[in-house]
Amino acid sequence: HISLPSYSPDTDVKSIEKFFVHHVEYTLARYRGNINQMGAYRALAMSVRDRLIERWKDTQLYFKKNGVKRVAYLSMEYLIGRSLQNAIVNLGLEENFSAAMKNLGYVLEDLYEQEADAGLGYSGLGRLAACFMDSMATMDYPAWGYGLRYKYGMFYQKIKNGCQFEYPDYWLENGNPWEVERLDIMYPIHFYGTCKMEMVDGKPHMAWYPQQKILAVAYDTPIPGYLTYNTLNLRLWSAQPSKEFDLDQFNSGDLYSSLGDRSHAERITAVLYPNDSSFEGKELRLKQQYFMVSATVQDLLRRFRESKRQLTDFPELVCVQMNDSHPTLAAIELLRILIDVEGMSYDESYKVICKSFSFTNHVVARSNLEKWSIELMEKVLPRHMHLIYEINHHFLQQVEKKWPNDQGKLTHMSIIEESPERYVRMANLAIVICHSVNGVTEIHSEMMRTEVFPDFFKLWPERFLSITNGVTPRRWMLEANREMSDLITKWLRTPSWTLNLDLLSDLARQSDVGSLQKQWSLAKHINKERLAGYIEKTLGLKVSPESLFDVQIKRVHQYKRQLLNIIYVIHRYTTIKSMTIEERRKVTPRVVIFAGKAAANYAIAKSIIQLINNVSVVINNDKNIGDLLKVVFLPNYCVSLAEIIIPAADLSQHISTAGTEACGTSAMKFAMNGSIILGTMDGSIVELSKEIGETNVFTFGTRAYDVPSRRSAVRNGEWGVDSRFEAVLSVIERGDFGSHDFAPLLNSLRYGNDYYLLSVDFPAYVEVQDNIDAAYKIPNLWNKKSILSTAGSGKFSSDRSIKQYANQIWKIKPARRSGPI
Ligand code: 26Y
Repeated sequence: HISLPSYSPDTDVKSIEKFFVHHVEYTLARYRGNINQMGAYRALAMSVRDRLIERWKDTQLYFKKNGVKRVAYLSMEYLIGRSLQNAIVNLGLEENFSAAMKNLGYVLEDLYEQEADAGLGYSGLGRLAACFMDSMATMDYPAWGYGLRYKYGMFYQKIKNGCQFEYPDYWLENGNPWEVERLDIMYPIHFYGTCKMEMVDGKPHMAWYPQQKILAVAYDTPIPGYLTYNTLNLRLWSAQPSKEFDLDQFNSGDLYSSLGDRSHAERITAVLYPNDSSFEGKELRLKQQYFMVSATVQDLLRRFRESKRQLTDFPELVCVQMNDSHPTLAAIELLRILIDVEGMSYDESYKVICKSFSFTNHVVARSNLEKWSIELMEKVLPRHMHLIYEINHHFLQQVEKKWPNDQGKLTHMSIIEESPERYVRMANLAIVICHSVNGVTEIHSEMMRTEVFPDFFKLWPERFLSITNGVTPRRWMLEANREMSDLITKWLRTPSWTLNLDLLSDLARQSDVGSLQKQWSLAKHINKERLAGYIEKTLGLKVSPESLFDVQIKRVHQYKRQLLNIIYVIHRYTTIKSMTIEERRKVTPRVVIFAGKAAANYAIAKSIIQLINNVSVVINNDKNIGDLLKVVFLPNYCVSLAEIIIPAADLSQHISTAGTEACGTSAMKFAMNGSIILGTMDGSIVELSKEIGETNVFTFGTRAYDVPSRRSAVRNGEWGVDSRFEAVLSVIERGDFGSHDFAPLLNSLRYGNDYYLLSVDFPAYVEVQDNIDAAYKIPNLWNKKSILSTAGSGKFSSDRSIKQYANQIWKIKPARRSGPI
């Protein structure tokens, strides 16, 4: 193990015990012999937090003293999961903590299990933000994360009779030991009202008279870097009513309606907006976005002012990275403050925002781009709407200069969509005001340049970058897969791969070594047993760890094609059933594992979940099939569940229709954990297969460039449908998998409706599944592929992504504290 030299004195076993007991007695006010597991978890977490706070304060002081340039990472989502193990591992102190807890009669791993996931995000984009925080802290970059402290995170999913039900996820139920409430850091946020042109010092000046004022209170969560004295801060804003607002009402004698307004204000950060991908222009969401960015910009300005430098120097000390277009109003808010409050000119202010801001796009389909109705914007943020018009005016002049008399270009590129209704196109706005725009994989960035924003690319080619996403190997390997991590350290003869993931490539050289292969598959087996135990505990279903564990876990979406997977499972089931006993001996036993949530209002996705569950009931209860095939749907997919499933996968599926998944970060986590990839040439799979080697991943299906022509063939009924595919649809239709009405689901695949090309890719999918069965039968071959998957995943560390952001976009350098003081 690696650890930091001369670690601060408070982290030896005796001190850990002392601080733990202190929190039991004083924070929880309990006797030390009288606490349950939850109490012990809380006391432990708070004593870990104390260590982090010391480091965080000193890190901030260090950044300040050195006058370093910082990055502010703005995201509406942070899908963090649990923090206790992450903190202890990053401090390099798991052994000490384990020993201390043992001395006091606790098992550290059991206490980890007490923690609720912080699910302040839906999926990829939110999890990416969390991985990026870990990497920025680990690599000592001067960074701050900003977001919202939702009281209710991503909903809790229950499955009843095969159907998804959503329950509120009150993750704060047992308190949140990781956060520090900062009542000293509070900003007013304004909404609504009117704008008036006024004369100030003989010059016309636009003044905003807002109607509502709500306070943003900071909650700080320390983010420890791995084996560094640096600790960063994630600042999440929470809404609180302002006093003046209350007092007016109170004085008028109407106490109850004043309390009503209180809860109205608090509603802004009550719940994570319950929708991904399909955009819905709800007023509360717009208010959430503005609330987050306004508080953040005020905070950035306050800290910048401490430097005593002129505001025109702002970009030299601060840069802002926006996680998708959701925080774009941050730039408009800064522009407004510079012009209206600081009295700077438009041109000067505009230069400041352009130099500071950059934007990451996560969207592929144009129809999913964020846009806000102008009517709503004018009502909620009238002054910002003025500024957007002004920006657009200047921008369209540039377009006109480049392409004179080209009405088409003006219409396409305008920040304002005119018909059929009027909208602000947030991605267009973001591209215009940022100095850099990036996609999240090579194929996605290329699609941005050629299909999503081709005109912007022609106007500003230098603005478009590609930075492939990554994931943190600390959480996804070191913490989630201790067995394999220890093996890797042993075979690479160094633990430092956790900080330099490229070192994994050295495993390739050894991938044929018999003893490595043996230990490798044993580690996988142990992880499979753990997952089998979890499946039995949650579903009462026994599965054999000897079977091939075949996993697809992600949000349930038509484009991700869980439906293709379950249709194949049905095909496999009917095929096995028609086999003789002799033939069945040759079948590779499989456990097909699904997990994922569907948006609450996404009916088709919900009926895919229903189908998977119904199929699992039929197959798992078929005595005739036994262990040859099992189907598992694990409810409530979340970060902590992924940490159990991913290390146990033999095979993982990433089978979106080519050209629909911007990246897909879970494939990176699977590959790192030695899972073999089954995927389409989409998003991250293109680059993974390049790194791991085409012969070691299983890819199939229509390539992105062929998708449009095949779609039109399907639409026009010119595509001959595979009879095996049709046969599966018929048995579903016949009711073999329950009486639920699957007609809408089946219709989405028939009559030229098969937009995601399931019927087109099905034959190739069956073929590649056969190849997988054959490969699994040859352990040497399979283990080698598994080792090579890990060996080829070095590129996909989020450390590499963050280095690229820092060098290419932010132009910031690490600032590493050299010691504990
Ligand atoms: C505004 C609202 C409706 C909305 C909310 C959340 C729109 C989109 C989202 C989330 C999108 C998301 O998670 N995108 C995923 O980002 C990952 C990280 O880059 C990618 O790996 C993945 O392909 C992409 O779908």
